[in-house]
Amino acid sequence: MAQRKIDFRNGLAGVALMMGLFVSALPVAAQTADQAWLRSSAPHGKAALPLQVRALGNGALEQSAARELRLGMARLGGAPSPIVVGTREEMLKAFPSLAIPDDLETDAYLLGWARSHGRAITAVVGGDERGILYGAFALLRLSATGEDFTRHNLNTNSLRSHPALPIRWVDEWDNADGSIERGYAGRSIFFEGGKVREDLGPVAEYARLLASVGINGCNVNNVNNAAPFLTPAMLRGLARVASAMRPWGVRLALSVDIASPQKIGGLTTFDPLDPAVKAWWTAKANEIYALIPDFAGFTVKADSEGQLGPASFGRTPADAANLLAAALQPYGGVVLYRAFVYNHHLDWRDPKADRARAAYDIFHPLDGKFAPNVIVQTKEGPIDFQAREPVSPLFGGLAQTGQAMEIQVTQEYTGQQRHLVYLAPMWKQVLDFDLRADSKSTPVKEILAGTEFHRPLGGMVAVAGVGRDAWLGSPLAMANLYAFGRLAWNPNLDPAEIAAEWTRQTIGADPEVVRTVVKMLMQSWPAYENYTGPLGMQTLTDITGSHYGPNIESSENNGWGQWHRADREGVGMDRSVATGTGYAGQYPPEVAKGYETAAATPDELLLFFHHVPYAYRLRSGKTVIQHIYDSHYQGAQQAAQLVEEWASLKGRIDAPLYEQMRARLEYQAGHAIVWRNAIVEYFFKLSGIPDEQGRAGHHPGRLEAEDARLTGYKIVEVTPWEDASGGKAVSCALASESAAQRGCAAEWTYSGQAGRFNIAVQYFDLQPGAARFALKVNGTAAATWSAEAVLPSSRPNGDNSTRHTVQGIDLKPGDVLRVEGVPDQADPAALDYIEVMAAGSAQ
Ligand code: GCV
Repeated sequence: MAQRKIDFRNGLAGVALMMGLFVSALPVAAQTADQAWLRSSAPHGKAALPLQVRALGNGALEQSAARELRLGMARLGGAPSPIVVGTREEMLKAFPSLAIPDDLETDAYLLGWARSHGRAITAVVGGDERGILYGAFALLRLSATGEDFTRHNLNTNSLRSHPALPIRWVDEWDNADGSIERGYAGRSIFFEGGKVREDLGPVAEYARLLASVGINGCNVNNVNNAAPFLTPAMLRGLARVASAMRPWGVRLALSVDIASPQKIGGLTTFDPLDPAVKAWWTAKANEIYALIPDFAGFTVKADSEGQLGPASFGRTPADAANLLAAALQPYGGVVLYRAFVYNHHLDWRDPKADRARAAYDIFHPLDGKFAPNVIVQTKEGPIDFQAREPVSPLFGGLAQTGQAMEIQVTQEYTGQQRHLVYLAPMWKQVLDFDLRADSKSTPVKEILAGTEFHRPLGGMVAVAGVGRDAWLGSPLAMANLYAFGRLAWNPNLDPAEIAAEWTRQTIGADPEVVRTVVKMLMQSWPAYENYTGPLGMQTLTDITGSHYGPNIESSENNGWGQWHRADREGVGMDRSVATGTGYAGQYPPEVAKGYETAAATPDELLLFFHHVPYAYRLRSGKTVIQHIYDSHYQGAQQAAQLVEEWASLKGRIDAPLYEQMRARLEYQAGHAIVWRNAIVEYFFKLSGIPDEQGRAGHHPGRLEAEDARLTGYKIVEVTPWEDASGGKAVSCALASESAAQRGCAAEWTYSGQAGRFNIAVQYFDLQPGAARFALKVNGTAAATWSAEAVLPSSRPNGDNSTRHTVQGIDLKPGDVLRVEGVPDQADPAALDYIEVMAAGSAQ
């Protein structure tokens, strides 16, 4: 049995090194966009064609477009006719006979084949320079995905496109010290040691990647602790960042701390209505624009999670937003004021208290009071990027305000990139959701586009969290960044189509590869929701800590307000108007009606809106408790299927990529079992209601570590109890120093049937250190491995509970099974149980 080791820190390079495999295939080059979807290589086996690319103008973006076409088309095997790129005006000057519409919009492009002076050309026409760049990338995308663009005559306008949303930004929560809040892919590409990094090569490559899917802005710093970013020295560094991104049409934006005038400006106040404060922001905007003339604007988090805000002076978010907007207005800058404003010291004993209400309660009354260059940026749901939430009602409550929707590419609550979770289907559901404002069709995507409510400025913003580890750490997580850009350009695109497009460009055009990867991506979010928090319970993770592993009660009895209110009788939060917090009434009446009663509420959101008994029957006909049991078993099964589906690609795709994802998906399948067991056992114990299928509380083949004959190992309680089988584990940490050096052991005598089995070893992988484990049968090693993964938490719990499965072990009654663990640094080789399963079983 091959060893399986995972290092989530170092992406491809780390895994390959640690597996001792593929070392010669390791990319040693710098971090580039080619490591993502811009690496297309002749997928259609075309013969080499001549390649001529001509830019009609000299602008930086136009030159980027021409360079990109030269590079990309050469990889694709050339182009059937010379490619000419230019703005509409440039194109008409060079080719007066071309029929180019005169209403080509900002950022828009038109592509197609044309004949001029007796020669065929492929024309890439931009409404402006940025449009040329987007057109060039579109041409490459079409070519890489097999589209024969010679079929498209320019005159037919069949390849004309413009972005639906004007604001298409990524937000990075990078800190000046180079760490990244909620980033799971290494350190910042922008900052280190309190300064902008010297090497901004990766920043330019990131901008190139962003431009290829139409993203036009990048906010580079964390919304928390933003004050140091406005110092003169930092602004000079940021001007270099802006220059690195400029050739790709990506404008720099910054998060600002509304308390900056006091924190770094030497004033005694930051009251938004104070004239000195106003003057300070005006001067700061002048300073910024002198350095960065195309600066895009500010993002603000205020009066939220410890960040100071206008409430300190009895002022409103509109007062604060308008203060900043006035400073930016002369330069065309915008303010994205986040609606993520709530009190995290709520009284959990108050049945009327509800964090979900906060954004609407605070911002709806301010509608009409914001300056035209203020956009209210609202998270997709009312809580915080959970596995499922309803759409934020605020989108329907700001008819006179520009609006942007904030989503997360970085998978804070959705598996932190260690789990494959393709989020585009979730985002698409939100975009398509019809809020029925004024009893008319008002899908969120049209509100953001400004076609509803007629607001010219709106958009989508993704918290991206890219780092130096191959951008997002996991190669398949990149599908989320890609899909964000594509949906922000065109919210009508189908997530499965986007997934196929991404797969063809990134992994391969083999139809079987595309079919399999798309299937995996599309089933990943439902699987994750199933094995974490179904029925609208939210993710059920450790909400005061890692946001990663299961920790059901961490949501309760504190002021953070992510409550699910599970008790012995039932579960869910009553948000109805009649008997609950009234949150359901924040939606326009037609939608509110669909959430007001349990009977009307769709199953997937039932527990977000209602507290019901465990025996309550869902629309599906199942009881709530049975659904909780079944969905968790189903989710873990779906995660196991992902492993099998990926295995079917062996030999069909790049080998290092195959190995990296194999290791990740196997880890995910194991962690899905941790999740399943934690949630199922918790609700089984709390409700006392048996599982119709007899799985809850019943684990045939499981041999607990605490029941084993222990050498050196000591029994420890695990917190929360549901994260370990029986609430206990054994740890080598308390062994004497000499025993710890020799290692500890747990031993069982097998008493089951004779046969061939798989044996899963469930252990806790703590940092720092890499404990070593061995599984022995009758004294002979069946497998050895190291606990080298980088996982959250310094205590054994569901964040770091990890499964190592050894396949095909022959056993007979009386055989001695033994796990040996050798601690290393702070990793005490803690062990939960082993499970003897029929060979071939994934569980
Ligand atoms: C930047 C959640 C995250 C925080 C984040 C916050 C926000 O609470 O856990 O890390 O802070 O959202 O969106 O402001």
